[in-house]
Amino acid sequence: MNPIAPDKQIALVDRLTEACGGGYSPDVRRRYFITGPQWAPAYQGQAVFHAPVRPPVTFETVIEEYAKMGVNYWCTHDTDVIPTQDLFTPRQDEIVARIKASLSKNGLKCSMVTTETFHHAVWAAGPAAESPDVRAYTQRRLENTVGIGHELGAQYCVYWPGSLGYYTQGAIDETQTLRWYADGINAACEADIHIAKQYKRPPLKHCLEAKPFEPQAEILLPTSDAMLAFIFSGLVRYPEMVGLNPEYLHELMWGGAPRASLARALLCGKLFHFDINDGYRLKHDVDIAVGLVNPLDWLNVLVLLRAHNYEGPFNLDYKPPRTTSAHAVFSMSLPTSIDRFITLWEMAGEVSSDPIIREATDALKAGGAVSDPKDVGSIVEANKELLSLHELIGHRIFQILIGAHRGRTYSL
Ligand code: 3MF
Ligand code: MG
Ligand code: MG
Repeated sequence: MNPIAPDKQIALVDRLTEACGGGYSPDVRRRYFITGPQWAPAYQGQAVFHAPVRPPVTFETVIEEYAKMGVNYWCTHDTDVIPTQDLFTPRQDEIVARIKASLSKNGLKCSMVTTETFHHAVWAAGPAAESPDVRAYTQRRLENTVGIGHELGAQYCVYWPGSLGYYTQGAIDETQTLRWYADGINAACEADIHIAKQYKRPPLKHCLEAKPFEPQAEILLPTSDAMLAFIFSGLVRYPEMVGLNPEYLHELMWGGAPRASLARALLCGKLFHFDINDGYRLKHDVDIAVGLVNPLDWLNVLVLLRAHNYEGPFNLDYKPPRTTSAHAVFSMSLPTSIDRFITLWEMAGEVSSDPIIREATDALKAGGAVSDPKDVGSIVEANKELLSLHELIGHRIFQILIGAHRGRTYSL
Protein backbone atom coordinates (compact mmCIF):
# COMPACT_ATOMS: atom_id res chain seq x y z
CA MET A 1 0.00 0.00 0.00
CA ASN A 2 1.20 3.52 -0.75
CA PRO A 3 1.80 5.94 2.10
CA ILE A 4 -1.33 7.88 3.08
CA ALA A 5 -0.73 11.62 2.93
CA PRO A 6 -1.67 13.44 6.15
CA ASP A 7 -4.48 15.36 4.41
CA LYS A 8 -6.07 12.06 3.30
CA GLN A 9 -5.97 10.33 6.71
CA ILE A 10 -9.19 11.71 8.21
CA ALA A 11 -11.11 10.64 5.11
CA LEU A 12 -9.59 7.14 5.34
CA VAL A 13 -10.43 6.70 9.04
CA ASP A 14 -13.95 8.06 8.46
CA ARG A 15 -14.52 5.79 5.45
CA LEU A 16 -13.32 2.66 7.30
CA THR A 17 -15.40 3.58 10.38
CA GLU A 18 -18.43 3.84 8.09
CA ALA A 19 -17.50 0.58 6.36
CA CYS A 20 -17.59 -1.25 9.71
CA GLY A 21 -21.35 -0.73 9.71
CA GLY A 22 -23.39 -1.69 12.75
CA GLY A 23 -23.71 1.89 13.91
CA TYR A 24 -26.92 3.09 15.57
CA SER A 25 -28.65 6.34 14.77
CA PRO A 26 -28.50 9.15 17.34
CA ASP A 27 -32.22 8.55 17.99
CA VAL A 28 -31.63 4.92 18.93
CA ARG A 29 -28.67 5.90 21.14
CA ARG A 30 -30.90 8.41 22.94
CA ARG A 31 -33.13 5.58 24.23
CA TYR A 32 -30.38 4.51 26.62
CA PHE A 33 -29.33 6.15 29.87
CA ILE A 34 -25.80 6.64 28.55
CA THR A 35 -23.92 9.49 30.18
CA GLY A 36 -20.95 11.24 28.63
CA PRO A 37 -18.28 12.59 30.96
CA GLN A 38 -16.49 15.83 30.16
CA TRP A 39 -13.20 14.15 30.97
CA ALA A 40 -13.38 11.27 28.44
CA PRO A 41 -13.11 13.29 25.22
CA ALA A 42 -11.15 16.02 27.03
CA TYR A 43 -8.44 13.52 28.02
CA GLN A 44 -5.32 14.66 26.19
CA GLY A 45 -3.38 11.41 26.54
CA GLN A 46 -1.18 12.67 29.39
CA ALA A 47 -1.14 9.47 31.45
CA VAL A 48 1.85 8.75 33.70
CA PHE A 49 5.04 8.79 31.58
CA HIS A 50 3.20 10.44 28.66
CA ALA A 51 3.00 13.93 27.22
CA PRO A 52 -0.38 15.08 25.89
CA VAL A 53 -1.14 14.13 22.28
CA ARG A 54 -4.40 16.03 21.74
CA PRO A 55 -5.31 19.70 22.22
CA PRO A 56 -7.67 20.76 25.02
CA VAL A 57 -11.41 20.82 24.26
CA THR A 58 -14.00 23.05 25.87
CA PHE A 59 -17.23 21.91 27.50
CA GLU A 60 -19.12 23.70 24.73
CA THR A 61 -17.53 21.42 22.13
CA VAL A 62 -17.99 18.29 24.22
CA ILE A 63 -21.67 19.03 24.87
CA GLU A 64 -22.30 19.86 21.23
CA GLU A 65 -20.58 16.69 20.02
CA TYR A 66 -22.47 14.51 22.53
CA ALA A 67 -25.72 16.03 21.28
CA LYS A 68 -24.89 15.20 17.65
CA MET A 69 -23.94 11.66 18.60
CA GLY A 70 -27.11 10.96 20.55
CA VAL A 71 -25.80 11.09 24.12
CA ASN A 72 -28.45 12.75 26.26
CA TYR A 73 -26.51 13.31 29.46
CA TRP A 74 -23.27 15.01 30.39
CA CYS A 75 -21.30 14.81 33.65
CA THR A 76 -18.19 16.45 35.04
CA HIS A 77 -15.69 16.94 37.84
CA ASP A 78 -15.88 20.45 39.32
CA THR A 79 -12.38 21.34 38.12
CA ASP A 80 -12.81 19.82 34.65
CA VAL A 81 -14.74 22.99 33.92
CA ILE A 82 -14.01 25.45 36.74
CA PRO A 83 -10.34 26.26 37.40
CA THR A 84 -9.48 25.59 41.07
CA GLN A 85 -8.79 29.28 41.75
CA ASP A 86 -12.23 30.25 40.39
CA LEU A 87 -14.18 27.92 42.67
CA PHE A 88 -16.34 29.75 45.25
CA THR A 89 -16.05 33.02 43.26
CA PRO A 90 -18.41 34.83 40.88
CA ARG A 91 -16.37 33.22 38.04
CA GLN A 92 -17.80 29.86 39.15
CA ASP A 93 -21.35 31.18 38.78
CA GLU A 94 -20.55 32.56 35.32
CA ILE A 95 -19.13 29.22 34.17
CA VAL A 96 -22.06 27.27 35.61
CA ALA A 97 -24.45 29.64 33.81
CA ARG A 98 -22.53 29.05 30.55
CA ILE A 99 -22.75 25.27 31.07
CA LYS A 100 -26.50 25.55 31.67
CA ALA A 101 -26.91 27.55 28.48
CA SER A 102 -24.83 25.11 26.48
CA LEU A 103 -26.77 22.10 27.83
CA SER A 104 -30.13 23.66 27.08
CA LYS A 105 -29.06 24.86 23.61
CA ASN A 106 -28.07 21.29 22.73
CA GLY A 107 -30.95 19.54 24.52
CA LEU A 108 -28.70 17.75 27.03
CA LYS A 109 -29.10 17.23 30.76
CA CYS A 110 -26.45 17.07 33.45
CA SER A 111 -26.68 13.63 35.08
CA MET A 112 -23.88 13.75 37.59
CA VAL A 113 -21.29 15.97 39.24
CA THR A 114 -18.19 14.89 41.11
CA THR A 115 -15.47 16.60 43.11
CA GLU A 116 -11.89 16.24 41.95
CA THR A 117 -10.04 15.18 45.10
CA PHE A 118 -6.92 13.68 43.54
CA HIS A 119 -5.15 16.05 41.12
CA HIS A 120 -4.43 19.30 42.93
CA ALA A 121 -1.50 19.74 45.34
CA VAL A 122 -3.95 20.31 48.20
CA TRP A 123 -4.74 16.57 48.06
CA ALA A 124 -1.11 15.49 48.46
CA ALA A 125 -2.12 13.64 51.64
CA GLY A 126 -5.63 12.87 50.37
CA PRO A 127 -9.03 14.43 51.03
CA ALA A 128 -9.14 13.21 54.65
CA ALA A 129 -5.64 14.30 55.62
CA GLU A 130 -4.53 14.96 59.20
CA SER A 131 -4.63 18.72 58.75
CA PRO A 132 -8.00 20.16 59.84
CA ASP A 133 -7.54 22.86 57.18
CA VAL A 134 -7.39 20.32 54.39
CA ARG A 135 -10.45 18.49 55.71
CA ALA A 136 -12.41 21.73 56.07
CA TYR A 137 -11.47 22.60 52.48
CA THR A 138 -12.56 19.12 51.33
CA GLN A 139 -15.95 19.61 52.96
CA ARG A 140 -16.40 23.00 51.31
CA ARG A 141 -15.50 21.48 47.95
CA LEU A 142 -17.95 18.58 48.39
CA GLU A 143 -20.74 20.92 49.49
CA ASN A 144 -19.99 23.26 46.61
CA THR A 145 -20.25 20.39 44.12
CA VAL A 146 -23.63 19.40 45.55
CA GLY A 147 -24.77 22.99 44.95
CA ILE A 148 -23.50 22.90 41.36
CA GLY A 149 -25.29 19.58 40.89
CA HIS A 150 -28.64 21.04 41.93
CA GLU A 151 -28.08 24.16 39.84
CA LEU A 152 -27.42 21.97 36.78
CA GLY A 153 -30.28 19.58 37.53
CA ALA A 154 -28.11 16.52 38.27
CA GLN A 155 -29.47 13.40 39.96
CA TYR A 156 -26.17 11.85 41.03
CA CYS A 157 -22.99 12.86 42.81
CA VAL A 158 -19.96 10.56 42.59
CA TYR A 159 -16.96 10.23 44.92
CA TRP A 160 -13.79 8.48 43.86
CA PRO A 161 -11.44 8.57 46.88
CA GLY A 162 -8.38 7.45 44.90
CA SER A 163 -6.05 9.50 47.07
CA LEU A 164 -7.46 8.10 50.34
CA GLY A 165 -4.52 5.97 51.39
CA TYR A 166 -0.77 6.17 51.70
CA TYR A 167 2.62 5.50 50.21
CA THR A 168 4.36 4.96 53.55
CA GLN A 169 2.74 2.43 55.85
CA GLY A 170 2.37 3.51 59.46
CA ALA A 171 2.36 7.21 58.60
CA ILE A 172 -1.41 7.48 58.85
CA ASP A 173 -4.00 5.95 61.16
CA GLU A 174 -6.39 4.06 58.89
CA THR A 175 -9.38 4.01 61.27
CA GLN A 176 -9.08 7.73 61.96
CA THR A 177 -8.71 8.54 58.26
CA LEU A 178 -11.86 6.57 57.45
CA ARG A 179 -13.77 8.45 60.18
CA TRP A 180 -12.61 11.74 58.71
CA TYR A 181 -13.59 10.56 55.24
CA ALA A 182 -17.07 9.74 56.56
CA ASP A 183 -17.25 13.27 58.00
CA GLY A 184 -16.80 14.57 54.42
CA ILE A 185 -19.56 12.36 53.02
CA ASN A 186 -21.83 13.30 55.94
CA ALA A 187 -21.22 17.00 55.33
CA ALA A 188 -22.06 16.55 51.62
CA CYS A 189 -25.30 14.70 52.46
CA GLU A 190 -26.30 17.31 55.01
CA ALA A 191 -25.62 20.13 52.55
CA ASP A 192 -27.64 18.18 49.99
CA ILE A 193 -30.66 17.83 52.28
CA HIS A 194 -30.58 21.57 52.82
CA ILE A 195 -29.89 22.65 49.20
CA ALA A 196 -32.39 20.18 47.73
CA LYS A 197 -35.11 21.83 49.84
CA GLN A 198 -34.15 25.27 48.52
CA TYR A 199 -34.35 23.98 44.96
CA LYS A 200 -37.52 21.95 45.71
CA ARG A 201 -35.81 18.92 44.23
CA PRO A 202 -35.15 15.45 45.63
CA PRO A 203 -31.69 15.02 47.15
CA LEU A 204 -28.93 13.59 44.97
CA LYS A 205 -27.87 9.96 44.97
CA HIS A 206 -24.38 9.88 46.45
CA CYS A 207 -22.26 7.17 44.85
CA LEU A 208 -18.90 5.91 46.09
CA GLU A 209 -16.49 4.57 43.47
CA ALA A 210 -13.72 2.18 44.46
CA LYS A 211 -10.42 1.48 42.73
CA PRO A 212 -7.91 -0.98 44.18
CA PHE A 213 -4.71 0.88 43.34
CA GLU A 214 -3.59 4.15 41.74
CA PRO A 215 -2.85 6.93 42.51
CA GLN A 216 -2.11 5.97 46.13
CA ALA A 217 0.09 2.93 46.69
CA GLU A 218 -2.37 1.54 49.22
CA ILE A 219 -6.00 2.57 49.18
CA LEU A 220 -8.27 2.42 52.22
CA LEU A 221 -11.50 1.66 50.35
CA PRO A 222 -10.13 -0.42 47.48
CA THR A 223 -13.21 -2.37 46.35
CA SER A 224 -16.96 -1.95 46.06
CA ASP A 225 -17.34 -4.51 48.85
CA ALA A 226 -15.15 -2.42 51.16
CA MET A 227 -17.38 0.52 50.34
CA LEU A 228 -20.54 -1.44 51.12
CA ALA A 229 -19.07 -2.26 54.53
CA PHE A 230 -18.21 1.43 54.96
CA ILE A 231 -21.75 2.57 54.06
CA PHE A 232 -23.22 0.18 56.64
CA SER A 233 -20.46 0.73 59.24
CA GLY A 234 -22.38 3.29 61.27
CA LEU A 235 -19.93 6.04 60.28
CA VAL A 236 -22.09 7.19 57.38
CA ARG A 237 -24.95 9.21 58.86
CA TYR A 238 -27.36 8.90 55.92
CA PRO A 239 -26.72 5.39 54.58
CA GLU A 240 -29.95 5.51 52.56
CA MET A 241 -28.54 8.43 50.51
CA VAL A 242 -25.25 6.69 49.75
CA GLY A 243 -24.64 3.87 47.28
CA LEU A 244 -22.09 2.77 44.75
CA ASN A 245 -20.72 3.72 41.38
CA PRO A 246 -18.76 0.58 40.55
CA GLU A 247 -16.45 0.81 37.56
CA TYR A 248 -16.15 -2.33 35.44
CA LEU A 249 -12.37 -2.14 35.16
CA HIS A 250 -11.78 -1.19 38.78
CA GLU A 251 -13.39 -4.46 39.90
CA LEU A 252 -11.37 -6.41 37.34
CA MET A 253 -8.12 -4.72 38.39
CA TRP A 254 -8.04 -6.41 41.79
CA GLY A 255 -8.84 -9.76 40.23
CA GLY A 256 -12.55 -9.70 41.02
CA ALA A 257 -15.36 -10.80 38.76
CA PRO A 258 -17.18 -7.56 37.87
CA ARG A 259 -20.47 -9.40 37.45
CA ALA A 260 -20.22 -10.85 40.97
CA SER A 261 -19.28 -7.43 42.41
CA LEU A 262 -22.32 -5.91 40.74
CA ALA A 263 -24.50 -8.74 42.02
CA ARG A 264 -23.42 -8.01 45.61
CA ALA A 265 -24.19 -4.30 45.12
CA LEU A 266 -27.61 -5.20 43.69
CA LEU A 267 -28.39 -7.45 46.66
CA CYS A 268 -27.75 -4.49 48.97
CA GLY A 269 -29.86 -2.15 46.81
CA LYS A 270 -26.77 -0.02 46.26
CA LEU A 271 -26.11 -0.20 42.52
CA PHE A 272 -26.84 3.47 41.81
CA HIS A 273 -24.49 4.27 38.91
CA PHE A 274 -22.09 2.29 36.69
CA ASP A 275 -18.85 3.35 34.97
CA ILE A 276 -18.44 1.35 31.80
CA ASN A 277 -15.10 0.55 30.21
CA ASP A 278 -12.72 -2.37 29.75
CA GLY A 279 -9.17 -3.49 30.49
CA TYR A 280 -7.05 -6.21 32.02
CA ARG A 281 -6.79 -7.98 35.38
CA LEU A 282 -4.04 -6.96 37.79
CA LYS A 283 -2.83 -4.09 35.62
CA HIS A 284 -3.07 -0.32 35.98
CA ASP A 285 -6.22 1.61 35.12
CA VAL A 286 -6.03 1.49 31.32
CA ASP A 287 -9.66 2.65 30.82
CA ILE A 288 -10.09 1.05 27.40
CA ALA A 289 -13.52 1.48 25.82
CA VAL A 290 -16.26 -1.05 26.56
CA GLY A 291 -16.06 -4.46 24.89
CA LEU A 292 -12.60 -4.19 23.36
CA VAL A 293 -11.00 -6.61 25.81
CA ASN A 294 -13.67 -8.73 27.47
CA PRO A 295 -16.79 -8.80 25.27
CA LEU A 296 -17.98 -12.16 26.61
CA ASP A 297 -17.65 -11.01 30.20
CA TRP A 298 -19.39 -7.75 29.30
CA LEU A 299 -22.25 -9.66 27.72
CA ASN A 300 -22.71 -11.59 30.95
CA VAL A 301 -22.58 -8.39 33.01
CA LEU A 302 -25.42 -6.95 30.94
CA VAL A 303 -27.46 -10.15 31.24
CA LEU A 304 -27.29 -9.68 35.02
CA LEU A 305 -28.25 -6.00 34.85
CA ARG A 306 -31.17 -6.70 32.52
CA ALA A 307 -32.37 -9.48 34.81
CA HIS A 308 -32.41 -7.03 37.75
CA ASN A 309 -33.95 -4.13 35.82
CA TYR A 310 -31.00 -1.84 36.50
CA GLU A 311 -32.17 1.63 35.50
CA GLY A 312 -29.21 3.80 36.46
CA PRO A 313 -26.73 5.49 34.15
CA PHE A 314 -24.11 3.79 32.02
CA ASN A 315 -21.25 6.26 32.23
CA LEU A 316 -18.65 6.19 29.45
CA ASP A 317 -15.67 6.42 31.81
CA TYR A 318 -12.90 5.49 29.41
CA LYS A 319 -9.92 7.20 27.85
CA PRO A 320 -9.58 7.34 24.10
CA PRO A 321 -6.08 5.92 23.56
CA ARG A 322 -3.14 8.18 22.69
CA THR A 323 -3.16 6.74 19.18
CA THR A 324 -6.63 8.19 18.51
CA SER A 325 -6.66 11.68 17.03
CA ALA A 326 -8.68 14.65 18.28
CA HIS A 327 -10.98 14.26 15.26
CA ALA A 328 -11.42 10.53 15.76
CA VAL A 329 -12.30 10.94 19.47
CA PHE A 330 -15.69 12.27 18.35
CA SER A 331 -16.06 10.65 14.93
CA MET A 332 -14.96 7.12 15.82
CA SER A 333 -13.96 6.44 19.43
CA LEU A 334 -17.09 7.64 21.27
CA PRO A 335 -19.70 6.48 18.73
CA THR A 336 -18.17 3.02 18.33
CA SER A 337 -17.96 2.64 22.14
CA ILE A 338 -21.63 3.52 22.49
CA ASP A 339 -22.59 1.19 19.66
CA ARG A 340 -20.69 -1.77 21.10
CA PHE A 341 -22.49 -1.17 24.39
CA ILE A 342 -25.90 -1.10 22.67
CA THR A 343 -25.11 -4.24 20.66
CA LEU A 344 -24.01 -6.05 23.83
CA TRP A 345 -27.20 -4.85 25.55
CA GLU A 346 -29.31 -6.25 22.71
CA MET A 347 -27.37 -9.52 22.77
CA ALA A 348 -27.94 -9.72 26.52
CA GLY A 349 -31.66 -9.64 25.75
CA GLU A 350 -31.13 -12.57 23.38
CA VAL A 351 -29.29 -14.51 26.09
CA SER A 352 -32.14 -13.89 28.54
CA SER A 353 -34.79 -15.13 26.11
CA ASP A 354 -32.80 -17.93 24.44
CA PRO A 355 -34.89 -21.13 24.59
CA ILE A 356 -31.85 -23.39 24.99
CA ILE A 357 -30.44 -21.40 27.90
CA ARG A 358 -33.90 -21.15 29.44
CA GLU A 359 -34.56 -24.87 29.27
CA ALA A 360 -31.08 -25.68 30.54
CA THR A 361 -31.40 -23.24 33.45
CA ASP A 362 -34.86 -24.52 34.39
CA ALA A 363 -33.64 -28.11 34.26
CA LEU A 364 -30.71 -27.28 36.56
CA LYS A 365 -33.08 -25.67 39.03
CA ALA A 366 -35.46 -28.64 38.87
CA GLY A 367 -32.54 -30.95 39.71
CA GLY A 368 -32.47 -34.74 39.29
CA ALA A 369 -34.92 -37.16 40.84
CA VAL A 370 -33.00 -38.46 43.85
CA SER A 371 -33.88 -41.98 44.88
CA ASP A 372 -32.61 -41.55 48.46
CA PRO A 373 -32.17 -37.89 49.51
CA LYS A 374 -30.26 -38.96 52.62
CA ASP A 375 -27.63 -40.78 50.61
CA VAL A 376 -24.84 -38.61 49.26
CA GLY A 377 -24.10 -41.08 46.44
CA SER A 378 -27.69 -40.89 45.20
CA ILE A 379 -27.58 -37.08 45.17
CA VAL A 380 -24.42 -37.16 43.05
CA GLU A 381 -25.90 -39.77 40.67
CA ALA A 382 -29.20 -37.89 40.31
CA ASN A 383 -27.54 -34.64 39.18
CA LYS A 384 -24.40 -35.83 37.43
CA GLU A 385 -25.54 -35.62 33.79
CA LEU A 386 -27.59 -32.48 34.34
CA LEU A 387 -24.53 -30.55 35.50
CA SER A 388 -22.99 -30.80 32.00
CA LEU A 389 -25.46 -28.02 31.17
CA HIS A 390 -23.19 -25.48 32.90
CA GLU A 391 -20.61 -25.77 30.15
CA LEU A 392 -23.29 -25.97 27.47
CA ILE A 393 -24.75 -22.66 28.68
CA GLY A 394 -21.28 -21.13 28.33
CA HIS A 395 -21.07 -22.47 24.77
CA ARG A 396 -24.48 -21.07 23.92
CA ILE A 397 -23.56 -17.61 25.25
CA PHE A 398 -20.43 -17.73 23.07
CA GLN A 399 -22.62 -18.64 20.08
CA ILE A 400 -24.85 -15.66 20.79
CA LEU A 401 -21.77 -13.43 21.01
CA ILE A 402 -20.60 -14.51 17.55
CA GLY A 403 -24.06 -14.67 16.00
CA ALA A 404 -24.09 -18.46 15.45
CA HIS A 405 -27.59 -18.65 16.98
CA ARG A 406 -28.77 -16.55 14.04
CA GLY A 407 -27.25 -18.90 11.51
CA ARG A 408 -23.80 -17.37 11.11
CA THR A 409 -21.53 -20.23 10.09
CA TYR A 410 -17.82 -20.75 9.57
CA SER A 411 -16.53 -23.34 7.13
CA LEU A 412 -13.13 -24.86 7.48
C1 3MF B 1 -10.51 7.11 38.03
C2 3MF B 1 -11.92 7.20 37.70
C3 3MF B 1 -12.49 8.56 37.80
C4 3MF B 1 -13.85 8.55 38.40
C5 3MF B 1 -14.36 9.92 38.53
C6 3MF B 1 -15.74 9.83 39.11
C7 3MF B 1 -11.62 10.06 36.18
O1 3MF B 1 -10.03 5.87 37.81
O2 3MF B 1 -12.56 6.25 37.33
O3 3MF B 1 -12.55 9.11 36.51
O4 3MF B 1 -14.73 7.79 37.66
O5 3MF B 1 -13.53 10.68 39.33
O6 3MF B 1 -16.11 10.80 39.77
MG1 MG C 1 -14.58 5.73 37.02
MG1 MG D 1 -10.78 3.63 35.48
